[in-house]
Amino acid sequence: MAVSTLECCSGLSRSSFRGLLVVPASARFSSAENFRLSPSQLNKRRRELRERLAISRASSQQEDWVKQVGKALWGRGLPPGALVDVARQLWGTGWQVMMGQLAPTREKGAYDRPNSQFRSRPKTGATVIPGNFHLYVATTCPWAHRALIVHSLKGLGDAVPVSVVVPGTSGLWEFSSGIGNSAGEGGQFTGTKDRANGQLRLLDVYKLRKESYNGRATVPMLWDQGAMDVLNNESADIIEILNSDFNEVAENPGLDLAPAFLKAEIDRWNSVIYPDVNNGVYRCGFAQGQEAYEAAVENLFKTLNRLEEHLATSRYLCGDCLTLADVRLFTTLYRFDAVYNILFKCTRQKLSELSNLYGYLRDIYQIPGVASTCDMPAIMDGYYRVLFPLNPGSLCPAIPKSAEGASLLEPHGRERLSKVVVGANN
Ligand SMILES: N[C@@H](CCC(=O)N[C@@H](CS)C(=O)NCC(=O)O)C(=O)O
Repeated sequence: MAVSTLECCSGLSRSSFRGLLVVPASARFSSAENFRLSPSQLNKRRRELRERLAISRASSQQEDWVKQVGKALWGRGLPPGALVDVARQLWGTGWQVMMGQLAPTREKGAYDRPNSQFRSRPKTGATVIPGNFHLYVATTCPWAHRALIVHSLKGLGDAVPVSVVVPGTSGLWEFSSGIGNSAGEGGQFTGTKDRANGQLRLLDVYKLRKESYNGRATVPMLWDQGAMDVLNNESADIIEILNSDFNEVAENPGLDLAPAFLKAEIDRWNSVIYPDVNNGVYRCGFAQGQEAYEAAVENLFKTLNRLEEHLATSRYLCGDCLTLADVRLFTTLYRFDAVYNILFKCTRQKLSELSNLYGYLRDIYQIPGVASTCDMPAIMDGYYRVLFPLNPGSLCPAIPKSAEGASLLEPHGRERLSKVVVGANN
């Protein structure tokens, strides 16, 4: 059977799920792309496609085999109760084992996200040389998406180049052998080559450090090319660094998404949003006990409704200025109706039923430079096909209308709440 990464967006270890999964996002080649390829690149792509087709053929043969066993055992009738019982027991135990790996828990099955290991900042006062820092991201991942948004709004372009990983057949984040640009038409991202170090897997980049590395290879990751080391792999830090430490090379150095006068308020919102919303949706989806799940859902929706009330009179979280707190909230809201509401059982309400929050989502989506960082097809692929224990059949649901780009471009009417136009802090 085909294989893919499992760790995506989980904050977790992945190795134990090899052999379980499906064709990765990188398998999708558009014919428009093929026109731009040289004959040797085209041949390489054909070879890759053939390999992937062989994998999917093998899995459909396996499906036929499973059907035949079923028929031989109980003809066209339903499986006997005892068998259902055994299957339930087996699946339940397998699920617990897999979830134990996917999502480490504290007491009563509550998800406990591991801490990021690299938390350095660029040296203060040092001249920033374009290309000296490199940003590694995956477009599926909400944490990496934060970094992409700030990178885009600050206009860091190739001053801080970006490489994009996709879930790979080896069970790890991999670079694509395809074209080396980070964003395609209409904001659709595919994986890119490793534009800084020419590696095939993200883990290999982590391992280039002098002191080597044995931990998780997560995105986002900010790489220091001069020191050949991981500078930081915590999105909360990386967005602060992109906002304030690279102004010398930024196209929009005047845009400050964390102005000093709002610092305390930004911190206050972050401390609410991170546990209950950003990580809160994961605490719903990765809960391994009913009580832990119910507590997570309760906190999530209590906080979403508090935000709904706040945003009735405030254009952004901290008033008229878009801040890093909004960027952090946005990437979770963007995935809410399409993924968390369905796959993570965040079911009390859809985001589109909370009119202020949904308007706020559209407002931020429509800020120039944001929509081009959003890649719903990769997100759907990443979550539904990669998080195997949550979706064993790997079926990918239709994208709800409320999460489609066209709906997010509908007027939001939130200008009325703001005396200052967006970008006025620019
Ligand atoms: N706290 C980290 C979390 C990053 C994270 O968990 N990233 C996931 C993708 S969404 C990842 O790379 N997982 C790979 C793994 O756990 O091995 C941050 O905010 O940067």
